Amino acid sequence: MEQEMRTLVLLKPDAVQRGLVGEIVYRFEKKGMKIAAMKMLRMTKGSAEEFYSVHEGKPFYNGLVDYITSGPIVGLCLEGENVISIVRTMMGKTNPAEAEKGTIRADYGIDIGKNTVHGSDSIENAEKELSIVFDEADFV
Ligand code: DAT
Ligand code: MG
Repeated sequence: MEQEMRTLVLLKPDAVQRGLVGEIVYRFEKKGMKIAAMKMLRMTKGSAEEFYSVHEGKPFYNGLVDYITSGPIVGLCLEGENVISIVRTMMGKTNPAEAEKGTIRADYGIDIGKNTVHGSDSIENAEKELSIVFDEADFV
């Protein structure tokens, strides 16, 4: 039996700025995932550096931190069977130009940086990322 799990999704600044929040949340809801927590926030530089610490030292790291802190984002904690891999499939490849047709990044992504959504890639990273974005009180 598949285990019920949770993941963190971020609707990045380009999604919020272009008014795509409803459309993207709708896709996850329609897929049957449960929203366990959801909020709009603006990441601090410190949180962003911790959030993206696995990418520290890579050439795009500074731009990544600058981008995710550049405007409001929406964080979602989604729950469901196999939710981590299903969300990753729904997002598509990192580079929207290479993302499979019908994926969120293919449909809305602007470029490899402004690629509209983040989704955790493992149980371990999901727990780490959820703790950066959400407090206990955010789970209603
Ligand atoms: P993903 O978001 O698909 O998990 P990742 O973890 O490899 O991709 O990278 C995190 C983010 O960093 C990604 O969403 C966008 C940015 N990024 C990755 N590779 C990049 C590159 N070559 N140039 C610019 N930004 C990049
Ligand atoms: Mg990643």
